[in-house]
Amino acid sequence: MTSYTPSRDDKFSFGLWTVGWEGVDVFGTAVRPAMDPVHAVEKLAELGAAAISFHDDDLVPDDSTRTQTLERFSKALAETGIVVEMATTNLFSHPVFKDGGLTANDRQVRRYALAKILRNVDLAAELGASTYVLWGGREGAESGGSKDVRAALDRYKESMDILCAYVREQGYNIRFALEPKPNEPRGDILLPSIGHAIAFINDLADPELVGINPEVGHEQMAGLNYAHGIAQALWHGKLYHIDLNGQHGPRFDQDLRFGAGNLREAFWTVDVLQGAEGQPGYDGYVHFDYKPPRTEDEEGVWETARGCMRNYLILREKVAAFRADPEVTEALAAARVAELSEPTLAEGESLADLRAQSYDPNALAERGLGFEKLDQLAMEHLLGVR
Ligand SMILES: [Mn+2]
Repeated sequence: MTSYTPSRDDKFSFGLWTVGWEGVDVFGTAVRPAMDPVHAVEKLAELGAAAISFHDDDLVPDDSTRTQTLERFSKALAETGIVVEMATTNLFSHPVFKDGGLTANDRQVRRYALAKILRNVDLAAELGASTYVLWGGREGAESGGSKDVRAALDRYKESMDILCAYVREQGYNIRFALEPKPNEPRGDILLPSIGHAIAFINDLADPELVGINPEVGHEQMAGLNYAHGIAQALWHGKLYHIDLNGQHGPRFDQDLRFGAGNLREAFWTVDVLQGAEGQPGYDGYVHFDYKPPRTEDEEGVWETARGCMRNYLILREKVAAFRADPEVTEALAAARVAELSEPTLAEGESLADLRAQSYDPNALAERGLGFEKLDQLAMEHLLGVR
């Protein structure tokens, strides 16, 4: 029996703000005390995580003790072997960002936001992070007339172009990853889905340096299929980072631990990440961005962290067993899944050849595809009866 104990090779990573979440929500105050980042590092190391990520304000909430804080943090990293793989900027908590950071109508706010990012990009580079995430939770609007969306996208692009040029200039080994979300906290957020973000990136000055960081719950809040979304991101070469968590369909952002919520989609998500159908998978850090529910004390928090990693390892094993199952191989062949990799037009074939062939649409229509049998096999692997 596998123990599902994580190791550093599994590359699990957690945001400081996840296990450190005090439980402040729209309707209630904190239920847990603030967590010392050094304690978070030590505890995550003990549980088998490999890396950590942070917002500028999680790590350094008080500028007057910045040097001491960073010294203690670096010492904890060195002692535990935990690495910083990603960093990001908080452009949402302070009231100054009530209309966004990089796309705020107020130009002075935009300038402050950019300066705040640049400062933390320097720290990210110093601590060895290779990914810098931008989640624009406040970049958006509640009403139509208040935001010129095209001007906002111009400003978003301006900032991304500046940030990319800065990273090149400094010689930092950092790539940016935009994190889409449809709504919450803003009524409507700019770059609301994986597709919107990828289209935006294609219009940047240095698109190589910018990819995406899709979060399970964010896509599912929009009723979208996360596994399909990350497969498309991989197809574009844009899956620079991932945020795994759990969500029950379109409703408020639940931020459950990975595996909770839509378990079937979690199965297919791990399948894509592991490289389904012989396609290249994802080899970056497996980053969890969730919130331990307010019902939990600190022991409960660590239970959720353990649960995220354990669920990933269990699903990874289930996915591997599904892919190795001879009956699945048969069902995949019956479903003509591999045939989709064959170009529609054969090499050297002309459109005239294609048009000259005689087709019997009625006979083609009669062929069943057996997708249900294939899906039932997946379901049975997931349910643990195969
Ligand atoms: Mn996230």
